[in-house]
Amino acid sequence: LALAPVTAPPHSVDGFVREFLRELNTSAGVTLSRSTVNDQYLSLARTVRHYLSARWLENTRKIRDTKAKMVGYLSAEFLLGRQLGNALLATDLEEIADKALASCGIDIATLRAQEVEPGLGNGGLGRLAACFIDSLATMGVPCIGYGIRYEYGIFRQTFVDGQQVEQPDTWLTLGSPWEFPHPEHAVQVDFGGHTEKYTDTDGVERSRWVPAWNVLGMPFNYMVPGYQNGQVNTLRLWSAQATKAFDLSIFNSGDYAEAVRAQTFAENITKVLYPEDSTPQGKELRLQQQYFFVACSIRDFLDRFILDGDVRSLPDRVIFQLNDTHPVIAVPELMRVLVDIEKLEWEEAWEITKKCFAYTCHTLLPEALEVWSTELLGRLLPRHLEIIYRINDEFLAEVRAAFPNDEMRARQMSIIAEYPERAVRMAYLATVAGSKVNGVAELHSQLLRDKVLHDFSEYWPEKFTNVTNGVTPRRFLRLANPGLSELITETLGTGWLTDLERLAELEPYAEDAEFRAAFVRIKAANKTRLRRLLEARDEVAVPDGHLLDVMVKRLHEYKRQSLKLLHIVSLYEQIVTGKLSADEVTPRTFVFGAKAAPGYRIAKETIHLINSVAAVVNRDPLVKDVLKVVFPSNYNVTLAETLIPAADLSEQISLAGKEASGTGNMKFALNGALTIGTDDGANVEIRKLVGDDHFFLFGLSEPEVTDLQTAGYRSHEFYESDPQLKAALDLIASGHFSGGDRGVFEPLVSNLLYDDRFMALADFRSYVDTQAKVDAYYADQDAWARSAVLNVARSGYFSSDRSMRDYIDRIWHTRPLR
Ligand code: 26M
Repeated sequence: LALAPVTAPPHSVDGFVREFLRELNTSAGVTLSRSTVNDQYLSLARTVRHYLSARWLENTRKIRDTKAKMVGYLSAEFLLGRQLGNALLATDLEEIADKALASCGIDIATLRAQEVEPGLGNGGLGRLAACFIDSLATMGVPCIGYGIRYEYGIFRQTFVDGQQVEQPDTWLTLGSPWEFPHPEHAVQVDFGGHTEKYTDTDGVERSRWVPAWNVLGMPFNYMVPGYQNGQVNTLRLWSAQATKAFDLSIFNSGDYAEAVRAQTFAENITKVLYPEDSTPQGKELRLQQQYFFVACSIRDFLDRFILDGDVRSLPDRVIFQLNDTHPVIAVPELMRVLVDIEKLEWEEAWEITKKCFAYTCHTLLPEALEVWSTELLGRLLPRHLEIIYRINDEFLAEVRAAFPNDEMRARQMSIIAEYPERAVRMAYLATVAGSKVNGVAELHSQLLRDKVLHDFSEYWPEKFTNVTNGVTPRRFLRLANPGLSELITETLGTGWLTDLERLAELEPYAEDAEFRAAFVRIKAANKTRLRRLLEARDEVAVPDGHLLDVMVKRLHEYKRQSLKLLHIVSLYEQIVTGKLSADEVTPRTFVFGAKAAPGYRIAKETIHLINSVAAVVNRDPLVKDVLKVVFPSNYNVTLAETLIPAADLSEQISLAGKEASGTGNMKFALNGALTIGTDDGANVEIRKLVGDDHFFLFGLSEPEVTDLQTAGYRSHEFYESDPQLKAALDLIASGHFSGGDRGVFEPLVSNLLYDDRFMALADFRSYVDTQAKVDAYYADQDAWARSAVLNVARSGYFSSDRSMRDYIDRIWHTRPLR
């Protein structure tokens, strides 16, 4: 059937209005005059969608026809942020939509504010995935993102008496105009049961999986539009549903209630995002989530793109990038499909599998490395455990052959850990199977080679590589900071947004007083925008004329929000005791944004302390003009987009050697904030590029941390030898921030005094001294503005477009379409 190609509506105000009104009438089923804001938002979203659909279908067809090699980005998280603004930008419809809605008497800003962001991720790892698929679409590289459509994303954070209380994130309730369900592409996923040996018709001994239960994977497609290039890639997120088998049991058992319970059980798999971002708990449902989305994705790729059924061509058609270890169960799954279903020989299947995967590691914390007990894995996925054992046996045989009489080494490298229980080390499985293993910043990749995966990098030196993270300048510069973007375009012309290294051409303008003045005006306007938002959103007042000092990231001990707090408490303590006069300190507003994992006690207590310090400091007339602490609840991508462009100072203060990369650090620098930071993660590269004179470095270096650890770190020695530190900690311990109750923050104080795993006390002196330099430098507004401009000019490297080029060159070897 020769169908007329779908065409986009006309790119005009009239065309847009017509399309919008039609959506209101036919999809929402209302007239303009009776429509709600939500009706209007949904119709606007669907209208914008129409401009993308034709290109999307065309793109998918072209990939299939040309058999182009694709990236399959496997990630348990995609922290997308709001879609509307990005879709309007990608289609170049911002002005048209503005005018079209105005002609209907609607302010588009109200509709934009109506969108609930899809928070399908915890933090850096999930946001990175979203930046990467944006860049690939913009570069025209064929990619399909595969992940999970959680019914509830990252929890909504509220504060009750200063303490975090989690509320469910009901992002789907008002409608989800950006997704396309595809029931016809649903996939069955099996679980449980046992395996049995049998002799195949060809006389070969094989293993067969006899699963006990199954669920259905329902795909939901999302368009991933490139920036004004007519390319639209796909993000495919899977939702779990009960299969017919579940429905049948209603009739068979006669126990209706039990049958419905079983249905709920199946649908639980994609019910909720686990809100932990570093401490895997080995929870069965989490493993079910991981296998569920990965099994769906592999089946889907084979069905959709390997149309001739020749699985041997798979390595020419796809590279599956494993975003951390969460999707690593895909390795034995592909082996199972190739060996058990496609009946390939083990050796050939293994050669194919190795070529199809590459692994990105995102951590350095040993407790964050995922392991699954063989008890659990064997119960849920018995065939996969068998496959993992065989992969391990063959791998260890190789190691023993290469290093005879070195049983220690073989044991250390085993994919199977024996203590404290028999368990599969997912990072090792990924390293053995992957064609490449990469860290996410230079320092991180070096530490992976030297420490976390040392034996493996010795065995396969060429397997290890680095790709420094990046962020999409479309969302985090163009959309978040339209003022600065316009100034850049006025200065450089167009083109820089997809060629971000061109920001270097701004360098000479750092010396241009007029340009600096324009930059300062934009920063001030961004602060005003933030002030208005926080007033409306959180009923907090941000004073005018303050240095805006921002620390936004997940709450974790290694990121050291406690060190930031010690700085604030110390300033406060010195002013109220008269050691420091209020007019000696640069007026500052400290902004925090952070969610704590619900089960992470110390992190939650730190949130309580930040709020308690804020309450006391903000009320004290002695410091009222110079110190203000603001902690808006529920930090998310949407808030980041207003917060980051307003910031003067970016806090990147993790203990050296603990933050794999950081990506917030890049977003701040790109928007002209100066960084105070340790020599950690991508800070190292930011400092190298922007220059020491425009970056505030402090703290121990990674080798110094290691030495101090080896020598024996006793934090209370730092407490005892530094009166300023002692006074700050004593003030917290005294109950000053807890209505006189010394018990409330005792665990936090003790933790710092007697454990302090992340050496906050060791870095305190260096930190506060460096903050004093920040104060002094800020006093010279002109010098500060110059440094800020240079931060922008020198941050082009941190575009995720560059990260994608590095992945393509070093790992994927794919090409853009056309
Ligand atoms: C694991 C098990 C159960 C539930 C959740 C998890 C889990 C989820 C997310 C564990 C780790 C997760 O993310 C880790 C992460 O976000 N790492 C960050 O990755 C960024 C992108 O590379 C880096 O910039 C950060 O430095 C790194 O901390």
